[in-house]
Amino acid sequence: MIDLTGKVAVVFGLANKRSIAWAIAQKLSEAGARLAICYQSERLKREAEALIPELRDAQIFQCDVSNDAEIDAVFEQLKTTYGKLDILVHSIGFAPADAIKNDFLLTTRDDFRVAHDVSVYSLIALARGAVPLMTEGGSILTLTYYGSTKVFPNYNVMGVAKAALEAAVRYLAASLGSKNIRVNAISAGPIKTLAARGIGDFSKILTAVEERGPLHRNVEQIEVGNVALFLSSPLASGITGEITFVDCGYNITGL
Ligand code: NAD
Ligand code: 0WE
Repeated sequence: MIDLTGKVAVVFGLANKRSIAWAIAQKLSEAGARLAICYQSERLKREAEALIPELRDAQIFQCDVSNDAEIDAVFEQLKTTYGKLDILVHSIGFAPADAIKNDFLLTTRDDFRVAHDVSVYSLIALARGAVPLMTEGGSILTLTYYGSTKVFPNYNVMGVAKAALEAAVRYLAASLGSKNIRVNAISAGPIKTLAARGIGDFSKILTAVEERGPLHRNVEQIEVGNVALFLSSPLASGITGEITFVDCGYNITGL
């Protein structure tokens, strides 16, 4: 059994109960960690408020990661509330809708900027905010997708951003290793969350995993939560800078 009693974890990216962030928060909480859950905006506050009573020792905080002042403010609040931090989970990705609908060739400068700002730069900014609080070492975890490496229709600029995110994981791991802070990513298989809603061929992607993936089924949020718990725990003390697939094996499939 993994015991995170006495540990403090902050999870960014809770939108609703289908969010991967929610499954991770549940697993970290079950293991005994105190949870700080961050939601993006006023619009999502009610959802966060409704969910956290399910956790034993959790509080919610608001933070739009495209805003430096909000990032500074949330780490000030975390410092006041907890005094330290052990685990940070970054479960955030966004590109403007047009960019994942239109031909990749038509990606605008601004859509490229927003996708990379919210989906990649935010990991660096949050890591920088967390480091002064991770006085006993720590674990930083982000979520990526196989579209970083292989082309999926419509994933477009998000694929480019995920490639950059995976590189950022390696550079952060090298930067923070001497402080005993590990930085890793989980590459999750496709899951029907808010971020997958309205995406044209999403059910086609799910069907491909069922038909051609080794396990002939799709992965569930809670399976991502289990691996997140492992990577955040002392059991993974020797793992950093790594991308771990939790995709029912789909990434090994050739045809
Ligand atoms: P989700 O919509 O539940 O979570 C995405 C979160 O990003 C939301 O909570 C949203 O509020 C947050 N966010 C977006 N812009 C933000 C901003 N400016 N400031 C703060 N928060 C912001 O969907 P999800 O599927 O749980 O996505 C979580 C992560 O998992 C993302 O990085 C996504 O790319 C990744 N991922 C998802 C899948 C999938 O198929 N669902 C597969 C692999 C990886
Ligand atoms: O990373 C993601 C989701 C990324 C995402 C989704 C949206 C939808 C709504 C980023 N930005 C937005 N912006 C919006 O306005 N995934 C891994 C899930 C996902 O998204 C896809 C996928 C998969 C898988 C898009 C196209 C093809 C496959």
